[in-house]
Amino acid sequence: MKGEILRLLKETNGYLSGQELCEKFGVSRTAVWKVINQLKEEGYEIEAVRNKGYALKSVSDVLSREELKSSIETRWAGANVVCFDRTDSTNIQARKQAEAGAPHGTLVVAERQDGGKGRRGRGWESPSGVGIWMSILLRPQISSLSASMLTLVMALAAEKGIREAAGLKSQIKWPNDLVLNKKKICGILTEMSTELMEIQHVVIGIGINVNQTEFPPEIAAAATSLYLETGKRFQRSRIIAKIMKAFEEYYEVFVKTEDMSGLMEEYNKKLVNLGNQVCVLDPSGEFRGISEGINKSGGLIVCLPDGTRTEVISGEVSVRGVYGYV
Ligand code: BTX
Repeated sequence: MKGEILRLLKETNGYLSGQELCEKFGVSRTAVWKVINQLKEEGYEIEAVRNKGYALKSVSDVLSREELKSSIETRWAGANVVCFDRTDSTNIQARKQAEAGAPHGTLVVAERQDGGKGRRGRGWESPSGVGIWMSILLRPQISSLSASMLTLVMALAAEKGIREAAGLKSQIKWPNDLVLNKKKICGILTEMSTELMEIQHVVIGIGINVNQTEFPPEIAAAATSLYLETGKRFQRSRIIAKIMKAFEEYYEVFVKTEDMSGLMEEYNKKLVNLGNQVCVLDPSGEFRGISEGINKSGGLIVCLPDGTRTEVISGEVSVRGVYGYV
């Protein structure tokens, strides 16, 4: 009932009648009053006016299940939400949800991660209450060879979600980061579980720096938050809701062909360094070339100084700008 009352408060322009709420949910006035008080304790500013009802004056930046359920408007992406105040890693928790039978689209969100994971054993700083640390569980019926492209699909969705909720245009740094003013605001980590080459499930983890005011010195030069770039604080649930909506749409385009053919044009428009020199850090040697964007299998095409083209496959390589991270 709390989630539904919250949704109604958000949707109502003006006052929501207490009497109507009692009738709708078949409960007493006291029961409604208790729910309103719980919401106030969670940080929502709710005005109560005699004979008029309740009006939501400001929304709290909590990431509770009710808040997310009342914000997310999708058919399956984020339709089932699991929230933690504190956990090791939402990717680990999403895998546990998968093993326990949770449905496709289940979203796991944490206020804080103690063991946030980056790629190849690296860590991800996930302090409390200021970022979006979440993972979506998917059960795609696609070839396991196509699964790594889901990182690119999520990058598109995260860019769109941030643009729609915060009005900020970030760029994609192939394959799995979003950057704003050449600094990292978002990282994506896709992990897959297979059996006999068949996908059991895929977990896509997304970390977005939203309201941080500072970063640890080791990452401060290359990391930023939406707050640091704009001086404004953003409501995280709104960003999450927009990303889920965008992801559901892009995912459905992706699964039709199991490749990026329907999305690559849009992806390349958002690609940082398109047409610029990049440095490819390949374990077998470093090389430079001009980035020409992704192809339909999600590889990055780089034109080498001798005019030949090579496809860089994500996984072991990193791509940097010639002068630093971007
Ligand atoms: P990555 O390996 O590309 O980036 C990790 C690197 O980024 C670190 O080694 C560090 O230099 C830098 N870094 C660490 N924390 C931050 C931060 N908050 N902002 C900017 N730079 C940082 C990218 O891996 C994939 C990250 C996915 C994180 C999400 S959070 C929810 C989900 N759960 C989980 O454990 N991981 C994912």
